[in-house]
Amino acid sequence: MTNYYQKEIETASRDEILRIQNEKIRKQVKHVYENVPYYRNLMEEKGLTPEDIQGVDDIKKLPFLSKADLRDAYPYGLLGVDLKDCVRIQSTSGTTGKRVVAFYTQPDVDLWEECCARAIVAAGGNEDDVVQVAYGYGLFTGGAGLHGGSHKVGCLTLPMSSGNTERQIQFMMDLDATILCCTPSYAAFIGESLAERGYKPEDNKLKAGIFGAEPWTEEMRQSIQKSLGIKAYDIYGLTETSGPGVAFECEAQSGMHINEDHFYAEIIDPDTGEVLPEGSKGELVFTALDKEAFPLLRYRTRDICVLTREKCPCGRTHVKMSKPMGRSDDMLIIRGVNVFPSQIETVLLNEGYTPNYQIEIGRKNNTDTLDIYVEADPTKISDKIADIQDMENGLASAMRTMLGIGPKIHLVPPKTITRSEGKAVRVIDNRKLHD
Ligand code: DLL
Repeated sequence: MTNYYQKEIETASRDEILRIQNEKIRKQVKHVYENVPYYRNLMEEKGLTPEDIQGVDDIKKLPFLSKADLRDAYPYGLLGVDLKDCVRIQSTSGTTGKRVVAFYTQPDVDLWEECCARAIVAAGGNEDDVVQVAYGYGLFTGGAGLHGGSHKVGCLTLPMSSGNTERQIQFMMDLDATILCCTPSYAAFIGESLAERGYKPEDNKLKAGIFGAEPWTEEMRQSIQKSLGIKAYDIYGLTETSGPGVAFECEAQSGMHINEDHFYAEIIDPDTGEVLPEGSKGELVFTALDKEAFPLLRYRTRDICVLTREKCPCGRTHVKMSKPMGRSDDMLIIRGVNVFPSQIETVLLNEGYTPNYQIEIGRKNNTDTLDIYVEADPTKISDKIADIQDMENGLASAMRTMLGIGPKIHLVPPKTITRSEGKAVRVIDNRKLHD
């Protein structure tokens, strides 16, 4: 039987969801127009007043916001309430440029934690569960979001934060953790570390994992499910829209339900900004319908995905987003060909390699170079140079079929690629410096 955290809204009819969205957007546009001069100016440039937005169908008239606006307005320029009414600040985990800082009132925190609670219940969580939160705590939203959600569901919460894998494993085993929350790359590392210590997947009490914050493939899901003996669920979100829980996977494990009572989603053509029809692949844009402190309208996420309204067996009616297939700003263009790191991961796992890899792009004689460092499987490793070359050539040819360009593969000894405890850094692009 399917359980829900907030059944009525999670399974509401399409008409009911639209009614709620229409009501909220009118209020929200008024709130932003009156309290966020930065956005009011953008509306005025387009000759818009709040009266022009009568419902969600009118959202397409509104101007977009992008990361560049957030940088311009840093830190307080998009604040929708007095600072004294805010109770929390969180920030992106980005390592370059100015970080995004997001503000929350108490109702904003409650709303966010409710979204995470929905995700935990959708993954099979209830008050009998022990939730090990191994996302980073601190400015990053992963730890705080799932922690708050776990409390709301009434689970026993283990606030581990990321890192210190030895201690993660000890607590997981001693305290019988049943749900693990962390990035998929860290989950893979924990699985690998358990095996190294002689644990079999059935030795732990975990039943589910809630993994997100970075792209991961279906193949990676299978590999984590096997190594930990669990069901692995995806969760999506970004600091700008509050954090994890904007969308989450249910038992169907086929895309993430967007919490449509709080976030209105659109798919646009990233080049023209045109709204695309349902089922098209494009850039995801969110309008927060009821956030008070950081009420972003039409925020361009840069994440590329597809939305679908196909009936879901779990009974939830909210629209589903596919796994992000990459970002419009981190899609690699190598020798003129579009390459997403996820395609490389798919090939590696299909060919029986581990998800430990690094992609290095450079430029030699005015031509792009693509080098992929892959850890050899310790059970298949050979000390004969010819064997290693055969394996490298085999992998390079599988990559060429998938990507349309041939990389140079470097098999490196097991355990030589740095493991990630948070978001994995997969790509090193030496051609240009990112901002
Ligand atoms: O990563 C929030 C989060 C924490 C989500 C924990 C899920 C779990 P930021 O650091 O602001 O926030 O990064 C947001 O991460 O625009 C996506 O590009 C990427 N991302 C987040 N979740 C997923 C996912 C958090 N499930 C950026 N699959 C987003 C792929 C994801 N990419």
